[in-house]
Amino acid sequence: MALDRKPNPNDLSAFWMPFTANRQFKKAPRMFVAAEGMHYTTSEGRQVLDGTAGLWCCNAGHCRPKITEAIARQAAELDYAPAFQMGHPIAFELANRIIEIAPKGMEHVFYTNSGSESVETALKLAIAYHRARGEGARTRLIGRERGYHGVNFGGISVGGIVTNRKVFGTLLGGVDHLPHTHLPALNAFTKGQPEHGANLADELERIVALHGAETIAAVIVEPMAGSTGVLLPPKGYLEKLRAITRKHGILLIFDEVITGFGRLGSAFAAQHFGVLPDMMTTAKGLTNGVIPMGAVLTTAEVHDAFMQGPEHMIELFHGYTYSGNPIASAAGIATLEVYKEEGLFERAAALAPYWEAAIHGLKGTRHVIDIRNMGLIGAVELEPIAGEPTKRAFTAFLKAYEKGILIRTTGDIIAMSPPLIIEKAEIDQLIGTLREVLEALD
Ligand code: PXG
Repeated sequence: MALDRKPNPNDLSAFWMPFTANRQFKKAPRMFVAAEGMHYTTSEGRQVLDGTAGLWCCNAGHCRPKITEAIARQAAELDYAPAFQMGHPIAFELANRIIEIAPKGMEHVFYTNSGSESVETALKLAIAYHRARGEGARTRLIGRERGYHGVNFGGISVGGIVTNRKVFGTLLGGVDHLPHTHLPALNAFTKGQPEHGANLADELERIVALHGAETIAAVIVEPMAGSTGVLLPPKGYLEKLRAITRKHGILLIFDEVITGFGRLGSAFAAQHFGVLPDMMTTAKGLTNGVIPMGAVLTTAEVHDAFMQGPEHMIELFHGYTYSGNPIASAAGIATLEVYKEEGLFERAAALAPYWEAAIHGLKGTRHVIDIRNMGLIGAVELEPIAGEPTKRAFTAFLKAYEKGILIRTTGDIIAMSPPLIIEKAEIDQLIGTLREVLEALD
């Protein structure tokens, strides 16, 4: 009888894996059993160079003693404290440390457990902020085509990845989208920010004219779109978005889940591009990916709008059991210390020209139709196999893994975002192996 079923602990069937071809994977599993610094160890005992910082999150590399020790210490000292109507000191300390490295103007931190939850939190804050100020009609949310804002209903609604949306029903109402900024015909093989496409931000004026500014709460964009293949903002684009949102009283949210914590060579993309949003969503690198944690950063203006009414009243009916969890907070503090002590954001900036030259050295390699880069992030776009989209890049991923490097693919785009501790010789290995893989591909 089903109720008596006792699975073998090594059976792979019970775990329904996320964003994975489950049936294919379980026939030929790829398992990591250990990690250190720049490398994973596979279950067969092979070393694999981490070209993606896990899933864009282990910015300080793996199993860093300072972080693992902080977690162990905290787990033994204060494992959990209620997140509502009670506090514990290190959640406050971490918030202060985040604000210390955040763009000037960001003053408050709301904790979540993931990027998806940060996005939901920011979208809810945007709507509630306007309501608190007497503009309750501002409920519309504007995202962008090819945007990725996690997998919850708000995030997939403002997001622009068709496969993540189409089987999940009607999603949130009152959402519109800006056009994406991927213009390969004009910008292919650009190093850093592309020249063409700033005018696409003007589409926001068209959306405002269509709906009325007084109905729009916020615009959310990734300052650099990671998941759909490292799409950099055209020069002047983010500045225009900022000017138009400000002109119409619309909040601007930067989703910095990937770009936060050093990926572009600054703590946050907002600093890198010199554009200050009203809120920023973060996760991933906040704890080096080691413990789930996210955070929404807001300006004083957003926060202060809620701080009214009787003081015994809860100002915002939102939060999670694990908001500011003590062990996650300890991991966050230790992570920020490692970034600072080792100057990892500056290191990323210093390595960026080497990275750029290496990755653009793949121009002319078989199947390559575009290359994009910034900081320590890069993408190599492949010509899809006719009638079989995604197959060529996924085959490259499997071959690369066999040859000892971990890359990511999205569609027919290969994305790389190594830990910020990568050495030049490892960049050479990563790009050199990828070249061999691509040259050998059908
Ligand atoms: N916003 C952005 C910009 C992201 O990149 C999320 C939100 C959601 O975060 P959580 O923690 O809920 O997964 C993300 C996550 C990939 C890849 O390889 C990207 C993400 C996650 C996993 C894989 O493209 N981004």
